[in-house]
Amino acid sequence: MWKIILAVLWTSLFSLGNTALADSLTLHSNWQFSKYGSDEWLPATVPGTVHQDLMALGKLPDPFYGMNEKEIQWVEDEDWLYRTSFMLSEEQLAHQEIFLVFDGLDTYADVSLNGVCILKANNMFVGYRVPVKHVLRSGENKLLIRFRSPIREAMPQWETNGFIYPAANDHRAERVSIFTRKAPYSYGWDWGIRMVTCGIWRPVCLEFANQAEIEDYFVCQQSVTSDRAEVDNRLEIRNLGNEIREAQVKVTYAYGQEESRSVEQTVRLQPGLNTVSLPLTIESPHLWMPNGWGEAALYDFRASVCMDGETVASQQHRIGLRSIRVVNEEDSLGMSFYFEVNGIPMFAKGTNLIPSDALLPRVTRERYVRLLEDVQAANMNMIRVWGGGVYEDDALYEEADKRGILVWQDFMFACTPYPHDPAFLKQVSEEVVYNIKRLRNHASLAMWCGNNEVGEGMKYWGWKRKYGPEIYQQLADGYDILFRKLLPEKVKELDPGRFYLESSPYEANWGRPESWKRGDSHNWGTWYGQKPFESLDTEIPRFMSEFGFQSFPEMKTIHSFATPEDYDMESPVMNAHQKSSIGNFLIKKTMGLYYPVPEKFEDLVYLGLVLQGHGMRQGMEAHRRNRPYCMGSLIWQLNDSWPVVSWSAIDYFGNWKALHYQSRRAFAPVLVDAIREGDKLRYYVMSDVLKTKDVVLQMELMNFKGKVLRRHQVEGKLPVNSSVVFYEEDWNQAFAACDTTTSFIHMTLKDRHGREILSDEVYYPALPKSQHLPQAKISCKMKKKNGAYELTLKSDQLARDVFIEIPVQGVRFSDNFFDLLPGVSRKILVTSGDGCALEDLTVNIRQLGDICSIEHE
Ligand code: BMA
Repeated sequence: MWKIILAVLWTSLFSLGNTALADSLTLHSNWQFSKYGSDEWLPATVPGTVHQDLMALGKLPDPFYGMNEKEIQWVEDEDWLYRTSFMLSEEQLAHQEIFLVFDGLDTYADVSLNGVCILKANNMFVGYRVPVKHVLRSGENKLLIRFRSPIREAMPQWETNGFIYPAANDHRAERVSIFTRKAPYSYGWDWGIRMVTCGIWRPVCLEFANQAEIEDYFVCQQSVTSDRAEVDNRLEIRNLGNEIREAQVKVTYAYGQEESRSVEQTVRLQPGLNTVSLPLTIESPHLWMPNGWGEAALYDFRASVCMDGETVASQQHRIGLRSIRVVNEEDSLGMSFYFEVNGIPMFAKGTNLIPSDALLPRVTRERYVRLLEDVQAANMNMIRVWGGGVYEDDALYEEADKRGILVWQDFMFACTPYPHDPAFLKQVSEEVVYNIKRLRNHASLAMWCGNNEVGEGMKYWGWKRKYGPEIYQQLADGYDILFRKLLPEKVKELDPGRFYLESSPYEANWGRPESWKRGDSHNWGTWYGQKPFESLDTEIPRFMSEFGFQSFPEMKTIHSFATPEDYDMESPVMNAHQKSSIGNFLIKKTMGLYYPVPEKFEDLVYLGLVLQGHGMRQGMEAHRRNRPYCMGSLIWQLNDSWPVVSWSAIDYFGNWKALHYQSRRAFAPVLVDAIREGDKLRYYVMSDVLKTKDVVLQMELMNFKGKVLRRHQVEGKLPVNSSVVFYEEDWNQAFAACDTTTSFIHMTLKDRHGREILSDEVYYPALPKSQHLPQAKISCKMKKKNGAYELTLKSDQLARDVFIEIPVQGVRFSDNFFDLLPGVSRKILVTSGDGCALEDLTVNIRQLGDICSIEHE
């Protein structure tokens, strides 16, 4: 009976809410834009940017194509006007208050409504909510925004500053980026096109309110265990009237289809802002678990305010109940750095995220969903939202919540010191408050970090020498005020309990091995240090928050911006898409350590992808092997903001590079991995699973033709949330009487009873360049299946790094860049990226030795 009443109450609450709550009116139509000073008004899209509008009209070429980047730079020096008009009825106007809400304005925007200036915006990272009832009228209303050029806006500061800030990634001589609270990467980066745009980049609407509104609803998790969750519902409620009003504040919460529960309080609301707290306890909660450990359970929480029997305001959140502790403590080995989730130490497997587009409004929910699916599919449990981009859209955090992906959130400061004048600090303070409040309810939000590499820069990037003691002191003062005072104080005040790290890396620098013992590290030894990938086996930090190696994107992506005449690493077009000055040199140099370096551009591109995948995998495995000393491995970088040569694992069009497939393998819940350590060949089993079982490791020494030279197996227990040497043998004995250039070990770890294969891997005793790889004949049969294709591949001999290349953007493969063992057939499912049926496919297959012909069924 009770159940039925509750269910009815729940529905009526929602329907009540829908009818009686503050309405809103989206303002996304009838927009026009104009270059300031011209009389020409043209159609505009909102949300959007001026670059998108100019491109849509053919007034700008595609900035990603060829060398068009140069052709679009003039836009940043202009001011741009945006205008629209909208109708309001008397009834709408009769609301007690009406707010004009911008979720994001990029960046310097003077907003006037019906001729009255109502807002002067100056920070891309904040949303604005302006009470505008007093300037609205029934009938037509006119909204006009002037976006002032960020360059010209900041130029006076640049001219009078007295010194030039480092800001080395800002690709214009006048490096004004640091004066502006605008996405750093848009000024250029070592993987980024410069596109300093402006516009209404996030949604805009009018909100109508009566009597009261909930300005903020924070579900503060005070303590969470599997026995009990103590939650404080903290509400900021604005009484819009002039009198004290009595109200019923209610919080209802439910998990899935389970019965909902609620707590309620009667409060007296003073005119203006009121804070209300509604604590509640949930016994035996469903815990939110990271990817790989179980369900990322989410509850529906809803707060509502009721006056005179009518619901006047409500807000809801999806809440994952969990505890996350960052253990960053002195210990006998240095200083730890790891995440403990629901009391269990978690090895962080993940990646660094940059903005997915140079033009942010193009990043739709669908693109976030796909990216987070890709993260989850690669067995990752963490992403770091890196400090040179943006505080991402809500969609990213919602998708991370659903998938059990922890988010390491940087504040948006990267690779340079920043000013600290009062006006700048005020902007930062508003931005920090806004974003902490916006993001703090997300279960995925694991920690805050002050900045990317500004701390490292202050210590090691030669600024003391470059600037002299006086200016350096100014920079250091600014650093202290921002990252040691303002930011941590705001986190403490608004998001108590969430960990704050001043800067990433903690104190490490890849050139100073001593520092790897403390906190998180960025290891750029294999890039700037030009070290071989083997260095990753020994340079083990407590937590690797960045390490990376570049590759070109695959040919179909190169084809999106270049013609065959440009197919040369050093052609002007290719160089316009390679922003790292040492990039091409290093790709070739490192390639030469492991492979014969091919002449042909297409072969270099393929081999570069293979190289990046294997090299990075070496690091991921080394980090996992060395747990619990090392407790995390985050790749630099997950994605791209345009088609470019970069450190990414997934290109601009969503194509997985070899690296992402290798991450999926290296981060598998259970992985068997062999490595030579001195005279020994050690078989490690790395496991993130929380339950043990009896397992068998089978090892087959084979030659490339498929002949088994030796087979043996050992039994044991599957390690729990740890890495162990499962078995070891003498290296010479393991390969006795066999040619190491033509043989390998095939390892399978199986569940002893269920015959479930937990891990299936190979170990090669020789580097590819000294192997005698056959030109294997690969047969490929294709079968069309409900708009997808099933390919069956089989090879007579060993084929390494088989790449199935299909010239359709975004196409998905169940696997790719894999080794095909002699005589073993593999089925690969190919689906379209957009859910549509695939048309006839052209398939090209590359392998280290050969490119095979295709047989159609
Ligand atoms: C890292 C990042 C970025 C940069 C990358 C490659 O440290 O934080 O600033 O793109 O290096 O140089």
